[in-house]
Amino acid sequence: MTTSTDGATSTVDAVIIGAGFSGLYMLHRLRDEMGLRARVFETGDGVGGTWYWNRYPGARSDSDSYVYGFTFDRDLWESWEWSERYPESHEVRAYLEHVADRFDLTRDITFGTRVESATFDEDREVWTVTTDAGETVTATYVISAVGALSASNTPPFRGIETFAGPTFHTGEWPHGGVDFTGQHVGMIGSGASAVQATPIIAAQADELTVFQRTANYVVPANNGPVDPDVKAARLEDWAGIRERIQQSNFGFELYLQEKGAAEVSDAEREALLEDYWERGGFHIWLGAYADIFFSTEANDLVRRFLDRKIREKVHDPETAELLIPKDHPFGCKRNPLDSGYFETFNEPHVHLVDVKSNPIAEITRDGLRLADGAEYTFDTLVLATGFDAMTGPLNRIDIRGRGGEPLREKWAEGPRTYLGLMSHGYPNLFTITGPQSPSVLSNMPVSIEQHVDYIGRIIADLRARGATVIEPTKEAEDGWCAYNQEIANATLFPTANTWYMGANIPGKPRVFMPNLDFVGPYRAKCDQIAANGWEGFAIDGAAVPASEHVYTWAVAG
Ligand code: N01
Repeated sequence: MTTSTDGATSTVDAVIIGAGFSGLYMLHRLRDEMGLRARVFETGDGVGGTWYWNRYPGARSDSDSYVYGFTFDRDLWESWEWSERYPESHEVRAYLEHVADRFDLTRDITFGTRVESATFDEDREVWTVTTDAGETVTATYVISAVGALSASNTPPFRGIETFAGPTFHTGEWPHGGVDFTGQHVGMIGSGASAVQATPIIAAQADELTVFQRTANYVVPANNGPVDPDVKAARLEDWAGIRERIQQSNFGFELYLQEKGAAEVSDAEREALLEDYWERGGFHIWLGAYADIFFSTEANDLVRRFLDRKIREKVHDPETAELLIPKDHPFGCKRNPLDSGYFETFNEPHVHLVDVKSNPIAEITRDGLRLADGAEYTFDTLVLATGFDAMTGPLNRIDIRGRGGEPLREKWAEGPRTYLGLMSHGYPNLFTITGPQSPSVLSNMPVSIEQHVDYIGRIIADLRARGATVIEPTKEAEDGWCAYNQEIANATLFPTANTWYMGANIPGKPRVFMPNLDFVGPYRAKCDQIAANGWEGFAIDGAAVPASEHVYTWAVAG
């Protein structure tokens, strides 16, 4: 055991909250590579983070499997083989268990334990962390590895407690699975989780009714086995792939076209979109036209293509029209990947109900009632209603910094950070892929590795200097918050009601939460900040101002 005990309170160098991708790699980095005493607390009874909880039918990563893992260790890269183009939830979990075994990580992870609070002691310059198991740990550093999409959202539907049948949230799925055979199922939501679950639930259930508030642009996944030669070449090209995804915009080997959708002929655009549609995955979103993020005219050109595809797939014209998004630009709401979603609505026992024009008024004993009084009955309710994203997982912990200020109060009007990594007034508290970092607009493992490495570098530098605390200056943080909104406002992202904007949670401030620097340029910015002596940070009170480059947008092609 790497902890030492001081009375009733144990002391470590670092407490890490969460044992998903972030927490596992952070533990390895701090403990095995830097020699620190670190402990991880994890609510689940096993490793996996979001993949521990998200076990709903069809749950799988929308990232190509060959880039959905760690790249920090070539031997680890070579020790794992994915079975399909996109890994299913259980396979990601198996991968993370493999990582945990390989680096002997679980001996420093306390499972089944939720961190309830973290309080900074200004006199002693340490954090005191408490858990729901009654344990108290003091630590110099606290590292949040809680993920961006781990606080599940159950909307406050009137009458939800009166429903007589079982209710399942996709983000908290029973480990034993659910058998829908012979069931009438009602599912609320039509985001990425619902899109994955719909065809599989429909294949089992007698009746499935999907209650849709917002239609989504759903593009084909084109999942399946990967050609063995391609697999072998990728295994061999560890260094090349690592370099390319680290320098890319989105953490994938996807590159935006030089010309925009509005700058090419109709025939050229059609040919490219058709090709990318066939390839499947995020090509059409993150590998096609940059101007769709800036220009409604360009975005509409791609939307017309996608609208046509939906009409081709869905036989009933009324249902097709309902499934075509009308209220947001393509690409500014996370587009789900499709494995038979649209076709499922051609089945006679699958129904789509619009709850935007006619919202859910209440859940009843036997189903639900809409605002106009229409009643729907079902045996089982599936809530595919998403997450209190990005800030939610952190705000559920009682985090108090200097002066006892609760982080959730500081963030009442939206997250306030520097680089999405730290917040002023909360020294030595790091947030892996926190709000205002590229995080959810990237292939997460790539951003996670970058943040973990960067945090490791900061801590190593502090220790080499004999310094104790680091925190961003208020000026740097104010600048980062303003910069983030400014660049978001230059795009169409804020025009869509999305969880990126906090729009899915009633009462949540409407603020664009991810950072739009993107993976490669953000990494370069962080490296420059380090090279310039940790610009924007104060180390033991000595501040280095952030210079112009920090607030300069340099998106790679
Ligand atoms: O959640 P969502 P999700 N009344 O928020 C609806 C990632 N992910 O779990 O769009 C009626 O997208 C809500 O409606 P609206 C991925 O990043 C990744 O599906 O807010 N409906 C929406 O339709 C994804 O984006 C993978 O109008 C209500 C749905 O519920 C993120 O997780 C796989 C409602 C929620 O959709 C979240 O996806 C799956 C209400 N009161 C997910 N409240 C991978 O591939 C909410 N809704 C890795």
